[in-house]
This record gives sequence, structure tokens and C-alpha cells, in this order.
Amino acid sequence: MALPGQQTPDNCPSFKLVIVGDGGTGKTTFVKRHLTGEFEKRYEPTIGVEVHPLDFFTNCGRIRFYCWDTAGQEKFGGLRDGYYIHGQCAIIMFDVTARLTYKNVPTWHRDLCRVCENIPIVLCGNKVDVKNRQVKAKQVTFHRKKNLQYYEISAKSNYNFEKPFLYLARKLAGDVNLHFVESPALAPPEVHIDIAQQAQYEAELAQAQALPLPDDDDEAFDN
Ligand SMILES: Nc1nc2c(ncn2[C@@H]2O[C@H](COP(=O)(O)OP(=O)(O)OP(=O)(O)O)[C@@H](O)[C@H]2O)c(=O)[nH]1
Ligand SMILES: [Mg+2]
Repeated sequence: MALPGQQTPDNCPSFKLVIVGDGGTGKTTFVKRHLTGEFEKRYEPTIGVEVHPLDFFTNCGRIRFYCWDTAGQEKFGGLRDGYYIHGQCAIIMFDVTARLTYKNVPTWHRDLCRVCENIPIVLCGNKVDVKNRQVKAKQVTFHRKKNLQYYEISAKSNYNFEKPFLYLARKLAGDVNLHFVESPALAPPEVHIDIAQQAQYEAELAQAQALPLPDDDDEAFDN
């Protein structure tokens, strides 16, 4: 397993990416969209985690994310520190069809930041292909308070699959102009996204981002 700063045998920079979020939010589905990562996955039995090396090709060369995807023990109260240690970037995932998974985001964020201080983090609202979503785009405000990036994604349709990786790659490389020069091989979409509907969500999100943050918006979300 590559350690921080360690290069892969062919000198490709590699980073440990920890993926957290409630059970059933789609973490495993998301990681497995990337076909070569699935092929090369490793199992770390000591902490019950599958590690998938996901490669992306950028204008600055190849970059590899070792994606740490837990095998369910999160359900029994938090993850062991060994999971987070040496994490260099992270994705926190929730499910837009299940409010509780969004309410739990602050807990995941706190646990993560306790071990990994100051790493780039992306918040992902998954399953936006589902018609009857419970967490509306404009209700997602946590990322603004903590200075995280937020993307709406749909693992099953590949919608926005590359966005979180591109954001993290730019932060890690310290280069806002970094871009991908080829698309990774992805599993074919299992569902199709309504592009017009999604454009509307994106517009709502952009509109909400322009508003001042409510002080007590976590509580507002309960109502
Ligand atoms: N509609 C829809 N369903 C999805 C999407 N992503 C995942 N799912 C479904 O959500 C369920 C849970 O997905 P998993 O990938 O196993 O979730 P997980 O976060 O890995 O769950 P744990 O391993 O238990 O923590 C599965 O039935 C997936 O098919 C998506 O983008 N859209
Ligand atoms: Mg899983």
C-alpha cells in the first residue's frame, strides 16, 4: 500500500482517499464504476476495508487515488483510526433520498478531521437520479460552513463521476488549471438521469449558494 508521498513503481504520484458516509449511501457503487480500480482492488483484513487504486490521466501525468472503502463496520459506531490515518483527501457521501444520511454528515466530518487535519474534502450528494429526492439541493449547506466542495452525483448513471476526483487532484497538485486528458473506463450507466431536471437542481443550488448562511440551518433542516 502506498504511503503518503510514496510513488507507485512507475513514479505516478498517489494519494490515500478515504470515503466515508452512512451505510447504503452508495460509496461502494461509486468506487466500482471505475473499471480498472475494481480490477486491482486489495483487501485489508485488519480493518475490514477494500482499497481500490483509481487512476486518472491529467495534463501533468497520471495520478492515482487509493480509495479506501469500508466494508460495513461503520454501522457499529465510527471507524477505527487506522482507516483515517495518513488520509490525504476525502469524500463524504450522503444519499439525497435519505435525510438521515445528510444529518449525519457533520459527525463524519468531525471524525475525519480529528485524524486528518486540513485535507481537501468533497461532499457528495448521491442518487440524484431518483425522482423523489428528500434532501433538496438548496437544503445542502454544510459544505459552505466548513469550506468543502459539494457535488451532486449519481453513481448509477455516472453523472458527475469525475468531478470529485478532479477537485481533489487540483488541490493536491496545487494547480487550479490541472485537467483530465482522457476519461476513465467506467461501467455503463445503470440508470439514466433527467438532464433538464438536473440542470434545475444545479440552478437551485447556485441560487442558494448566493444567499447568506442561516445561523441555525442544521435545525432548520429538521422542520
Ligand atoms: N438510484 C440509485 N441507487 C444507487 C446509487 N448508488 C448506489 N445506489 C444503490 O444504493 C444501495 C447501496 O449502495 P452501496 O454502494 O452498497 O452503499 P455503501 O455506501 O457502500 O453501503 P455500506 O457498504 O453498507 O456502507 C445499492 O442498492 C445501490 O444499488 C445511485 O446513484 N442511484
Ligand atoms: Mg459499501
